[in-house]
Amino acid sequence: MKKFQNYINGKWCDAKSGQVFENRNPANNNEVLGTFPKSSKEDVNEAVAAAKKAFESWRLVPAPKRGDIMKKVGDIMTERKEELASAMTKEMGKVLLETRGDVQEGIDTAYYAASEGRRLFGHTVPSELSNKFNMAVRSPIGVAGLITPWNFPMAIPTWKMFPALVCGNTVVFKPASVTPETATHLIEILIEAGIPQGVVNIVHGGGSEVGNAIVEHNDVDLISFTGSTDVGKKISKMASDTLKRVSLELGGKNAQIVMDDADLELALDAVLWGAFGTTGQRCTATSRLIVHEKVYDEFMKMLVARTEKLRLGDGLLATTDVGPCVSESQRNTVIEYVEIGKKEGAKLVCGGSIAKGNGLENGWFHQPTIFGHVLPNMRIAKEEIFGPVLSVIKIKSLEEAIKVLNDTIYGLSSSVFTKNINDAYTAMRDIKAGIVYINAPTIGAEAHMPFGGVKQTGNGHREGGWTVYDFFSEWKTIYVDFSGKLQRAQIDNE
Ligand code: UN1
Repeated sequence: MKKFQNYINGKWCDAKSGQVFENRNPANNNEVLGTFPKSSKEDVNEAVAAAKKAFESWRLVPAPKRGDIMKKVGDIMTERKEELASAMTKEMGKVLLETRGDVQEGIDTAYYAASEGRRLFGHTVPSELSNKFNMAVRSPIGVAGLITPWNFPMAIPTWKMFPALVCGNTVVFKPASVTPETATHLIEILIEAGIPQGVVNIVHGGGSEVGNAIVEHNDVDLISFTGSTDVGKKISKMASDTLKRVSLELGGKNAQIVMDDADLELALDAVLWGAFGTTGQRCTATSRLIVHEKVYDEFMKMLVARTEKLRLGDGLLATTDVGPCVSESQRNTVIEYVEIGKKEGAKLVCGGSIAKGNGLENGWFHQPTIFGHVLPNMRIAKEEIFGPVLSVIKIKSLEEAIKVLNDTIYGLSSSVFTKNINDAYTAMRDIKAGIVYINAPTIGAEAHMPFGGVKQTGNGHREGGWTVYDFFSEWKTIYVDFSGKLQRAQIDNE
């Protein structure tokens, strides 16, 4: 069996405790893919010390040179795309088509970061005084603690790590403990691309041991976390003791609206992809479908017919449309919410059970599930499930649709299907979400655009594109007075 290690201060090493945990295939839970170090605070301390030391030289490496390493990382990821995708499918379960996309998102992020090394624009601004020069430049912050989820085992770590590095920060990285292998391959690639000793460190293990130790550490200057809203709130509280900068990318209860004038075939393809792609385990997954009453019955018929044809199975097989849930506990959450939906009086129109037969009983499979006649105040319409469960709500107007869509504590992604340009623009203006799609599903964010949400989906930061560079750098305002005399701002400028 493969034994994987932490990477601290330029060396592969075991956890100080010597303990390990197993990584298993969610499509076949009997298959152990490898063991990983079960780390604790001592391991984190060592990684943070290494990152702190490396920061002193890394911050002085010219940003275009830091970007050159990202370019190499992108090239290596491109060469190994297939190999990385299949390792990811084995540990996470989603189908190969999607894991290839996940790796591609990492490649896109690498090339964007490489080019940003030659920008990292600051500002020059005229001074109010003569013979004085004003500028604001971006400076690195220090040690970045990155805590990432299992649903995008490559893309999300790269969203955080590459901008952090290009900005001149060093990294202590804790990947989700159910997808540690993809994260380890990412580190191997960084090493091959020439990342200097101590600049990137990976510490495997659980959230309460490794994650908390990173968040609480005095020498960790910023935290970037993607995961549940509950954990995000805890991190926010924990980090407040040291007032470190925190970026949180949390839950969603994303909805797709289908108006009566929509192209129903297109809306159908979109909702199937949005709700059951990644087995519904995306922050951006379509978890509510809001349908105009005039097309409700027709659309439901089309939806159920297509959903029943989706093929569950091992994500490595070309015949599979939908893979397993990532773990037993994730599937238990799905089972629980199906019971909640039934008790609340929603109408189960499709799926609703765990999947068995053809070896599916060895994995954490659950049937794609649809509830019809869901009311906006039901728990299945309000709470994030993170599984293959879709709640369908009937509405009478665009105004009502937007009101229902906004009636949630979250605000990540949203989508509207209509041919009416006035309705589309009204929706773009009035929907409370970080991302709005018109005539496209709620999933499919591109790496060079801002990514994030409003309300309890986050704390106001954005990943992706140019915006993430604001999080990973600090503005330094510089005044250069070349007048040779004391000039007092606000006083000597009359
Ligand atoms: C997530 O679900 O956490 O837009 C990220 C999408 C992907 C990223 C999802 N590109 O669905």
